[in-house]
Amino acid sequence: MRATTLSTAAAIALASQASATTIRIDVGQNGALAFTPDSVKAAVGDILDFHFHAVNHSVVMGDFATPCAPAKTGGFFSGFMPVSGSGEADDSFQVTVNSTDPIFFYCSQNKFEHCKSGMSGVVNGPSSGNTLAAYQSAAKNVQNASNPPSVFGGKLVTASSATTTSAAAAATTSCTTSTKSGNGSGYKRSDTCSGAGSVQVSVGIVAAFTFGMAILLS
Ligand SMILES: [Cu+2]
Repeated sequence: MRATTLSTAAAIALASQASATTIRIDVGQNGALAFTPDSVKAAVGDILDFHFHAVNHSVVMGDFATPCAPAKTGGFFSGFMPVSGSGEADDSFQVTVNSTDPIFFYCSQNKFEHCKSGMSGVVNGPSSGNTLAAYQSAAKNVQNASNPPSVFGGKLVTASSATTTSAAAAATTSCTTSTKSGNGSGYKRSDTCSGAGSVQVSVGIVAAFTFGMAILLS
């Protein structure tokens, strides 16, 4: 009985996250002065998850009218994320989308003129008019990019936390699709979710698993 109650609470907690999508955007991947992808569609509640590669990039929300400068209201700034060697920074920067209006963003690194060189992107950009291409074209005339004085508008998430997030998402999917077995990382599970009050969960674990599983088994 106790186990059933805890499992129900866990299933509800996980289901509440089901609607939000985490959208990974790589920053400076393979040495390119670019965001990959640089144009994404997102719904309110989705999470932009910026992953930073060498050498030293940032992401700043801007306004279409003033390329390479911070947004006049609201916005976000990751701070600079130096990476020595290859690989990516320990932290990613996560921003929750709170509007479906276009969100322009750019890198404020002035060494080698990242924004001026086209290192910018857009969320929910229009197909004509104020497009990313138009923003990048106007950015070529900007002498120096600028950024806010401090990190704000999102949160820095360590690699281990990011793993936890994806684990919880996987558990949610398993629940809603009823059955899932073997995902390549060595665990199996078979869930049945039939309404908030009557949840049956059976779990078999081969490998160590995090957060979501820990709740289900507590
Ligand atoms: Cu950059």
